[in-house]
Amino acid sequence: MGFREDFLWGGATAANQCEGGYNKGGRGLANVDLAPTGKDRFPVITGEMKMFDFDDEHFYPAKEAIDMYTHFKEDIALFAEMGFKTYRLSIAWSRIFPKGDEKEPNEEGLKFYEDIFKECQKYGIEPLVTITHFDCPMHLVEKYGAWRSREMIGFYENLCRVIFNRYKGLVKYWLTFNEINMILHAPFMGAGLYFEEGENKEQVKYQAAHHELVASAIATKIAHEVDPENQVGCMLAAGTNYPYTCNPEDVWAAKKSDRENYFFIDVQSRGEYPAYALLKMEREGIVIDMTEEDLALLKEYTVDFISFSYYSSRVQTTDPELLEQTAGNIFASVKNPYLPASEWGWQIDPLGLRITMNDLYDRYQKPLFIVENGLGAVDTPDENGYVADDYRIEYLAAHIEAMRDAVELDGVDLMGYTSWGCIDLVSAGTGEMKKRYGFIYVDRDNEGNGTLKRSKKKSFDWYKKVIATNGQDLENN
Ligand code: P53
Repeated sequence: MGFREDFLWGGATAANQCEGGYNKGGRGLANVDLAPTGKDRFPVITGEMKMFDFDDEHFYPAKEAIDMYTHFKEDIALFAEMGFKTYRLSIAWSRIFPKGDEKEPNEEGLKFYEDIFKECQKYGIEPLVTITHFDCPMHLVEKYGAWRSREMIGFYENLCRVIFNRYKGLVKYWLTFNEINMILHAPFMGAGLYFEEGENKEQVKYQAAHHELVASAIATKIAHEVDPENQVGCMLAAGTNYPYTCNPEDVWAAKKSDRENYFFIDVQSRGEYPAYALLKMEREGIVIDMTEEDLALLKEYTVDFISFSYYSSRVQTTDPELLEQTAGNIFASVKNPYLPASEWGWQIDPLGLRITMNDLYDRYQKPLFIVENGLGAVDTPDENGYVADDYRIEYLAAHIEAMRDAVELDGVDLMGYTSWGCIDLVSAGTGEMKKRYGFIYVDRDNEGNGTLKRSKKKSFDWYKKVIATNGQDLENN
């Protein structure tokens, strides 16, 4: 037993967090470029503070990021050295369609990703492509209000047609929307949604989510038509909710919170809106514009596999005092007294990964793919750029062991594992460089200083061994 023979080991990145080159190759401006560092990041990514262009008061880390735009060959060679079977990356929509609503794509953008995929092919690395990892061309935000508009479905469909045809034979694993449930928690970063005063935010978010869900179904349809080899997955920011106590009220709060997230995957995997969601919307006065054709698409074109990110479990409570402490986080959760936490307060729970995998597999009975997991930590390199990141090895080993238990002891069908930020990159939540996840260190700081030089951390050789033994040897030596 153990992991599948063809288990897809690798690492994951997102265009806006690593590429940089925000105005190179004809690329258009995107929502994700406009998330600054500092205290205004949270109001911007949640759609409360308007940031539709750069200003002089803020630093925008995505503009240059780690400049993978020019370093990709060097970076992919390092991934290959670790033995990656797969590399998860995302396509920047505004490289392919700079404004988003053009008829014809931008050849330079298409060529850029073709070069990346060919580089992967050279090493036998299977690309796993996120079609949209939080990004939306700013022109679509300004002209149509991004995903609140039904027209977005057509623009997204064009993007999909173009990339599926162009990369046929080079790419066969696709994810439609990164962390689709993020639209509820960080709506500007997640879906380009900015709110006007007095607007019913829940109404806007669920209507936008509906458009994304239909667009995702259409993408699945086209992917299969263009190449029957294509496999399409949904992508959830996962992490099971625990009740804080065995008070049934707490258990119910945890279940409600899980359903808020599962809602998306219920639609993408089972093909219809679950009754609990329809009734909740009805009670809250949320009315979704939904056509018969939409419903038919959702029903027919469900996903092939379920992918998700997992960093931590979550805890729900009904205790008013505890509830107060949870406001202002991207994912509201009470502190779990049984778990240690990272330097950023993310609680570390490897068994929670096994629990989450079992929950998802019980619910959907489709192959799972862990496409993000890892530890964001401060690294201190020596003069050669080497980091002895035993804390990261420890985190990853514990999680890989838990996922092995889910496979070997519980029978969960798992396709692969791509750890987040296999090379250091910009944090989505905070915009920092200091919050590092990589096996590869990048010399760049929070203010954008540094040589961008890449160097291997201790975890580099460790992960190489993990892959070589198909996850059997997790020792840190
Ligand atoms: P960072 C929380 C907040 C923001 C994005 O997060 C998140 C999450 C956790 O679910 O989602 C993913 O960089 C996301 C990545 C992101 C990663 O978590 O704040 O898909 O883009 O970088 C880690 O430490």
